[in-house]
Amino acid sequence: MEIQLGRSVLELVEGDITQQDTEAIVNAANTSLLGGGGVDGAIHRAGGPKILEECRQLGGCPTGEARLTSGGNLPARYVIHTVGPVYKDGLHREPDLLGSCYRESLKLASAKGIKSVAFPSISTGAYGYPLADAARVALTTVKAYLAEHPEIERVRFVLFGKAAYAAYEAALRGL
Ligand code: AR6
Repeated sequence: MEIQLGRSVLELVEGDITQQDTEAIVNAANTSLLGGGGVDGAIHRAGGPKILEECRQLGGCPTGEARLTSGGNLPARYVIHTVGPVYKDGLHREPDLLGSCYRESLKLASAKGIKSVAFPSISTGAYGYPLADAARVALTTVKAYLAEHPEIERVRFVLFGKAAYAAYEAALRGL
């Protein structure tokens, strides 16, 4: 599914983020930036040791912020590492922090002249954020950013599995 928002395109696909040909892909990392499971593990496996080497120089990243490295051996030229919130009950600033991940990642892209970005569904794996709620926050935040930043031409959400895709599709229709 794909929608036009002004000069930008927002699309949803089911797939693996490591295989995307966007200029940047986003990693759902942890505050150490030193790797982990899920999407983080897949990106470091596919991208090779250069990404981890660059991450070591960054000295970590607070929740809700984002940092840039090269893409190593990935098709994407850059990886934007962001740290989503661990979900407790939704009353501990989780929506703010999750929205901040998407916004700060896109700000880095704008500053670097990156025109296409692929996101995974941040925080909805190991960090336990309910998919439907996370999808609404993600899509609302990206849509608002694109309305003010036409320099980003394409944002692709790469959803891992049918359930994640269906949740984002429903959220996008409900916006
Ligand atoms: N491509 C796209 N999405 C994927 C892929 C993939 N290859 N693999 C998993 N997903 P998670 P989090 C989906 O756990 O919740 C790591 O250990 C997955 O199905 O990767 O933000 C970090 O180091 C889910 O929908 O990230 C942190 O410690 C989504 O990606 C912690 O996990 C996010 O799941 C971060 O947890």
